[in-house]
Amino acid sequence: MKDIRNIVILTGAGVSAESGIDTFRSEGGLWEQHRVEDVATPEAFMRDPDLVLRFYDMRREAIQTKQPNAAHHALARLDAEWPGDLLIVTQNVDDLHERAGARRVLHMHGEHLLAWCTACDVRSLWVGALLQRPACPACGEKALRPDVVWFGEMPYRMEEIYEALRKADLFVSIGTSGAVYPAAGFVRQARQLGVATLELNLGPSQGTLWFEEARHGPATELVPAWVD
Ligand code: BJW
Repeated sequence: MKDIRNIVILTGAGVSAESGIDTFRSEGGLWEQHRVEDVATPEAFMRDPDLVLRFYDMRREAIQTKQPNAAHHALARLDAEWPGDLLIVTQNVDDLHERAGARRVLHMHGEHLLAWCTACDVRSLWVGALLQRPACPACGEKALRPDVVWFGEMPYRMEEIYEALRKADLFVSIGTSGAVYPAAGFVRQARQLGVATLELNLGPSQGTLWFEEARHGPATELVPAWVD
């Protein structure tokens, strides 16, 4: 990686697929016949909170039994050793990057370990099932929701992400379909800024033509090969 100093890495569900966590849009990616677009919205939560809370309780329980894979570990090694700026912007709500040892991680779609109180706006570690309507540890209201970003909501820390893209020499997208904005637009912004772009994905993503280089195959093979 000659002449590269600052790197932004975007990860999606594909990076955790080989840890046994289902992706959103692959075959069988439906949950009880619901598309993610029908469950991961504030409207769905208003209409049928039990359904949405069950979805997140189940996901959180499943994630806790999974382990980081070779792709997470390779990115953690890169994070530990890379002397320049590096930011892993993940769309994933799992904590597998952190459990592999990565430090410079930004969760733009939130984190499954946190609950957000819609009454007092405080985030807290989420213990037990949200379906049981636990009280917020800060204000006592039973108004907790998963601290994740649903369709129509603003992803987190966008200014930091755009700032990192402006300073980057290389943008790498790993295991994401390119179906969901604003993350799907990062490659275009990178190109406009003259940043080098690389896609590592099982197959061509929706944005594959925007990348200067695309390598296709499983993340557990492609990511260690790229890092090491
Ligand atoms: C492997 C692999 C292996 C498999 N190895 N690879 C029309 C046009 C443009 C935008 C919009 C529009 N209409 C509405 C919008 C906006 C909307 C949007 O994008 N909708 C689309 C459906 C069109 N976006 C929003 O509402 C966002 N907010 C927003 O835009 O705010 C306004 C704003 C304006 C300006 C600036 C900033 C903001 C919010 C989006 C929130 C998304 N939330 C979710 C749920 C999070 C919580 C949870 O986890 O439940 O985020 S939806 C879901 O999709 C989740 C994911 O993070 C996200 C992306 O999915 P991802 O990770 O790409 O997974 P998959 O399954 O799609 O793809 C996996 C890929 O891996 C595939 O390519 C596989 O091939 C590959 N793979 N195995 C390597 N082993």
